Amino acid sequence: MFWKNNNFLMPNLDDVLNQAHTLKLHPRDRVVILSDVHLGNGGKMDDFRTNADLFEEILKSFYFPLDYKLILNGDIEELHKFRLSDIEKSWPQIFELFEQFSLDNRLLKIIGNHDYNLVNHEDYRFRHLLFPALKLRFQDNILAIFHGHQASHFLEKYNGLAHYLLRYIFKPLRIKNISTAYDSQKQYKVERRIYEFSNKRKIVSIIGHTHRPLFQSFSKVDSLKFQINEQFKKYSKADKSKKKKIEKKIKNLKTELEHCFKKRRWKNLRSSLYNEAITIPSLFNSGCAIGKRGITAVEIVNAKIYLVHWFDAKKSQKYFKKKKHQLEKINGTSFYRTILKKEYLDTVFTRIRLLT
Ligand SMILES: [Mn+2]
Repeated sequence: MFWKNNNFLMPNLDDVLNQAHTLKLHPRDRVVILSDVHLGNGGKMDDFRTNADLFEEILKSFYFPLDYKLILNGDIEELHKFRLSDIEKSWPQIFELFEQFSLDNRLLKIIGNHDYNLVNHEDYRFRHLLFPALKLRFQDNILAIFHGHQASHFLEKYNGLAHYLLRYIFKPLRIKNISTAYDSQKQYKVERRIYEFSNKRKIVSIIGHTHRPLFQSFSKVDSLKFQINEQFKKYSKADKSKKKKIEKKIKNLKTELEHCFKKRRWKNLRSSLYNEAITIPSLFNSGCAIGKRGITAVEIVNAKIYLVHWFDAKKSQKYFKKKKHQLEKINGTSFYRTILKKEYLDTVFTRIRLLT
């Protein structure tokens, strides 16, 4: 078993990859990758509560009936703060849904640092579906799916200590969400290490852990900056009326960019992972399921990769204002799905091959 192996505690990223369970990805396959759900005890300290209804609904009414494979990419149960038995008692409907995917051979579960202790629960119901990492083989290419804490040297060494601090110090003091607020420099290092590793191995890595969505190695801030540059390229060739439109677009993008910096300062201090002239599209991050504004996920459908966002229209109206966002509604609810980014896997791997 992988957890009997000492390397699991202090692996390098090659070890993580070598221990991965390999699956073939067929062009027709549908996969959804969700991470950082942080299921708790249903109380005030439970970060999952905010999006509980939304999370349940998207599995029940969207991903399950539409035949998606469900890959849970780590930090699903919040074992640093709560006991597994309390978590299972608090969210039976969620475990029931996981069970349905499992019975249909459509569930895979990857270990994160907050649910690492699952390996010590002999009777855990999804024990046979737990992996340190997965490799999806798409034609001759590899998509590696792992939580990402393996690239954080501190957590690998002191996960036990982090567990202790969270359960016995921070939780009694009612300090919420402490692990996600660890500083942006450390997050940046984790992303940077995995980015460099992926480029060296010419693979795609899909992680979670930092709770910051990434698509083709771009964060939201990177993407906005890129879009502004693209608008300027069009500007000089545009006629008068077109110029007006472009100016308006640039203004809107700039406002959004400023908003990003204001709202989530600590996350964006180091916005760009890369100093290179060209960014290699090798790193993806599904974000998390406990976001204030909703749930982000990575999907793979018909050989295309997507970053999607799920939200409750009762809480956020943001995507209704923008024309470019296609919205899909779950009938009978106020829950919507919007596609933030999409790309052909073939294009992603061609870029990686030619640019690394
Ligand atoms: Mn984590």
